[in-house]
Amino acid sequence: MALAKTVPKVEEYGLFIDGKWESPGGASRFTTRNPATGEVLGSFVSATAKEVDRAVSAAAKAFPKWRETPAPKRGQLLLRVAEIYRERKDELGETVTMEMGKILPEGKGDVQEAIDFIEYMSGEGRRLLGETVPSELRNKYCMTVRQPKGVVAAITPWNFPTAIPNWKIAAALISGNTVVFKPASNTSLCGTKVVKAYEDAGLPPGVLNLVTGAGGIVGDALIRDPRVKAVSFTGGTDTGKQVYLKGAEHLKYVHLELGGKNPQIVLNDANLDLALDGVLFGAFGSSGQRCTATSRLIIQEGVYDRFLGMLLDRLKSFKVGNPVDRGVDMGPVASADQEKKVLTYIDVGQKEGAKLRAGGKKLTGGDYDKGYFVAPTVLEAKHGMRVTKEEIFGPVLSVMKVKDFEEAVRVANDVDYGLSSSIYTKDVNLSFQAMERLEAGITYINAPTIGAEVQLPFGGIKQTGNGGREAGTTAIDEFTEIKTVFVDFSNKLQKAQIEG
Ligand code: UN1
Repeated sequence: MALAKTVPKVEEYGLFIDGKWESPGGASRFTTRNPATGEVLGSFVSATAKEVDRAVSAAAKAFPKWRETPAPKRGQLLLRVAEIYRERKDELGETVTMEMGKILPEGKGDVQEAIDFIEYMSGEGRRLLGETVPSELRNKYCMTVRQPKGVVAAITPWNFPTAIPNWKIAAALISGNTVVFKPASNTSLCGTKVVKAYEDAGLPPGVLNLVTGAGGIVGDALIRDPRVKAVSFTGGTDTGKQVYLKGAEHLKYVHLELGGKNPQIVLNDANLDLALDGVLFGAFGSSGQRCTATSRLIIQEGVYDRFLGMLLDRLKSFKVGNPVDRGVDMGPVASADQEKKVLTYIDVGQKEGAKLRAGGKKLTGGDYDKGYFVAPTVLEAKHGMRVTKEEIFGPVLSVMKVKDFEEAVRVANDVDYGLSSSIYTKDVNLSFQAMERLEAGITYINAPTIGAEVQLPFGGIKQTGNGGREAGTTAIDEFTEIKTVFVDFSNKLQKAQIEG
């Protein structure tokens, strides 16, 4: 008897609107795939403006009650979400790894970052600080309180598919907002699991809604909906500018977290072994697909040859492979588009005269042929080349030689972005000068450009964003309005500026 060829069934996932999972009849669908193996991971609804409209209606309907729920109670609910993520950390971490390709410890780290932030935000439920200040008049109180904005949209990227959604969702919810969440299409399974934990924790219907689909349709409809009062977007600079422009139509609050071109400076007196571990982690962790990734290595001339030699030497034993396998240092890039972009930049760099010192190609043969594997790449470049200025978002490191600290700072700052930065030196004065002068939202001393902790503000200057900061207590600023309150208990008309 001939065996029928069994095609593995692809699990179908729905949208989450008003507390229910649903698949609109006749909706078109898309799938996500493992970038290391090509395996299909799930099928998702390509939502249209109609579903976005319903999700926003559900969030608007749920808002008054959620807003009235005491913030410490909202915090308790968040804590339960964190517990659920903790219970599911291995499974979720594997999903991250399978859906976007970062190695397993980093996949689990992504989930841990979500847990850390939610725990931190649950405590905010007992703070949500305002201020009280003295009045210029007698028998009068002056203070501020925080109020939620209303319905907010969280539009998130694929590179941290559990952490970044939760940076936005948890901060929005603790502040009393309701949320419509649109994850990057190629990490829709992660997005679905992010939301499932909130459902399982008992979040009331409509408080968090999930709409999967294309940015140009779902994202666009969300940004244009006048009932959405704030949009928090993490992604590319070009898309970010579009989001900003569309949001401006309704003067809505738009928070943008965009690209980076982050430098690691290594001075002559640096601990080179430490700097080497730092740059390997910073440049090739998550295959260089972090906004904070080290994409420029600026080395002082006294240690240039030696340090570059150390780096190239170490890369010889750097293992690229299936990110679920132990002992693998780096997985694939996340998609065919990513691969194409990265390979194009490697080409552009060489045409501009950068010298290819390591990698520089797609890895092929055996299991490599199933996925999007690019070798960790080192280009010896001159400041000003496109590869030293534009965000590549992949495992490509441009290395530059500088004469001294002054030139290092000048080169580091001469880009359009300003997210993260790092310097390796033992000189205390120069460390502090770097803190003062590097044009970036984040500066690390003797540590790589990646690995920010959630209890501190995260964000950048210049083309990296529009001034907001995620994480830290500043996360609350993104999602609250400040109400100024004056209480006059003098029982008479008192005139500020005129009497007193
Ligand atoms: C990002 O790449 O957008 O600091 C976020 C880091 C991580 C977050 C990165 N904690 O590298």
